[in-house]
Amino acid sequence: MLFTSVIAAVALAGAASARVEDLPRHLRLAYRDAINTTATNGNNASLPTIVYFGTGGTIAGSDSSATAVTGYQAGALGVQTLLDAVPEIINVTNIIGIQFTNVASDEMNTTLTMQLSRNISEYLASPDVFGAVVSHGTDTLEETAIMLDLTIKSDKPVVIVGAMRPATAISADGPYNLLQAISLATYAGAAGRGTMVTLNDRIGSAFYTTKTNPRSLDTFKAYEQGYLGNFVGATPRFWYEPAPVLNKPWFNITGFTTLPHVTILYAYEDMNLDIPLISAAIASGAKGIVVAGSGDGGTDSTWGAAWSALCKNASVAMVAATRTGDGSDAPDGPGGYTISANSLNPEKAKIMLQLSLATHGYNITAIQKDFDSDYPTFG
Ligand SMILES: *[C@@H]1O[C@H](CO)[C@@H](O)[C@H](O)[C@H]1NC(C)=O
Ligand SMILES: *[C@@H]1O[C@H](CO)[C@@H](O)[C@H](O)[C@H]1NC(C)=O
Ligand SMILES: *[C@@H]1O[C@H](CO)[C@@H](O)[C@H](O)[C@H]1NC(C)=O
Ligand SMILES: *[C@@H]1O[C@H](CO)[C@@H](O)[C@H](O)[C@H]1NC(C)=O
Ligand SMILES: *[C@@H]1O[C@H](CO)[C@@H](O)[C@H](O)[C@H]1NC(C)=O
Ligand SMILES: *[C@@H]1O[C@H](CO)[C@@H](O)[C@H](O)[C@H]1NC(C)=O
Ligand SMILES: *[C@@H]1O[C@H](CO)[C@@H](O)[C@H](O)[C@H]1NC(C)=O
Ligand SMILES: CC(=O)N[C@H]1CO[C@H](CO)[C@@H](O)[C@@H]1O
Repeated sequence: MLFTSVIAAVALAGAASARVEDLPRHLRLAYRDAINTTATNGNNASLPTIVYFGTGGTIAGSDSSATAVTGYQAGALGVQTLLDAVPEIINVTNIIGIQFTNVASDEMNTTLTMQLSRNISEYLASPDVFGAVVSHGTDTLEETAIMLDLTIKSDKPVVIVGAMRPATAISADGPYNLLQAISLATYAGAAGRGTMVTLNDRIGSAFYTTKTNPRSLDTFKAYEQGYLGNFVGATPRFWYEPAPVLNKPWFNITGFTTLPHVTILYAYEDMNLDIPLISAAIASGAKGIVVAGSGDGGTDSTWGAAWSALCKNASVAMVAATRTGDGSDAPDGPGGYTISANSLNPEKAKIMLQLSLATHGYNITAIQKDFDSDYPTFG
């Protein structure tokens, strides 16, 4: 879906800035119930207002040792504490800070991220809200990021941010990352770029950006597609005009509370010994199985034949992704049964498949179309 980004950017730039008091009543009440503080600054009418959802993670992590970067408690500090560490935002924006949840990455799931998406959409629909920021654990940040990217229909900036070092560590990266994320969400030039991921001075697209290293600060990358921009201090700097991912689908999740269960299985030598895992996945209710295939979605031939037979028989969707960490899978070809994940890595492909199954049911053609977003010449 192509949005009219340039027009929206102009419209946003001219939007009246607003104060928390100007929000529709139900959002003001939800805000009060969510955090029970006033905005973190004086509601300066000449600054834009953004909504900030804290979800936990390392950025909100705490440890008694200033050198601990493992084994600390993630999701220990609240939104107010995180914002208090960045007093500079007082000159950037009015913040509606909401403690959505406060957990480590691995406790996030699609029930929560769909709710988060709907909450963000509701705030963005208000002319008084300029953009949205979400802070999140980094381990599954990319999964929440693509959920937001595929389900929020707004040209306003949506930014997801995390940190690699807990707030209590020497050289904690969270406060500066948060300041940059907030600046980005108030920046008119950030409109129409889909959901963005920012850490370590970089701005990436939620669709492609992935975590590449469990510890280093410079971990979020899209090797093939690159970054959208970076920061000079807290000021965003984009390399290109807004360019949405080609034909990126949008899913209307208004009526969904849960999504169809999708399992990811991994390819390796000797996987023929693990054919029972396919049946186990189907028996546990999977409506789709994504394979993190070797190379171009490959599997052992015996395993692959079983995958195909068992899934066809049970009307379970099969998506071939790649375990290589980059590049795109070739499509299976018209009339094929295996759906190609194209450029989505297995965990992102799982979210796409869940949303697609929830929207179209078991319809291979329709599902492949959603995955073909960045492969427009096929099908
Ligand atoms: C998020 O949405 C839920 C369900 O509609 C609602 O109960 C809650 O108040 C919302 N939270 C905020 C902060 O708007
Ligand atoms: C906000 O900006 C003013 C004017 O430039 C400056 O004096 C003040 O220190 C700034 N506040 C913070 C918290 O950075
Ligand atoms: C409001 O923000 C503007 C722009 O940063 C600044 O010039 C002004 O001093 C602020 N007003 C108050 C009351 O802080
Ligand atoms: C996600 O977590 C919430 C809160 O713990 C829980 O209520 C919900 O059932 C979980 N959803 C899934 C799909 O696990
Ligand atoms: C999304 O779906 C709901 C019904 O579930 C419908 O009321 C709404 O109009 C749809 N939104 C858009 C933008 O199509
Ligand atoms: C095929 O599916 C039916 C139910 O639709 C099931 O009873 C049967 O065991 C399945 N066969 C195989 C080989 O999985
Ligand atoms: C499956 O999806 C295709 C493409 O969206 C559509 O043309 C077709 O009618 C759908 N089939 C069924 C049975 O709904
Ligand atoms: C999260 C929280 O503590 N919410 C409370 C905020 O204040 C209102 C009004 O006093 C309460 O109803 C909420 O429970």
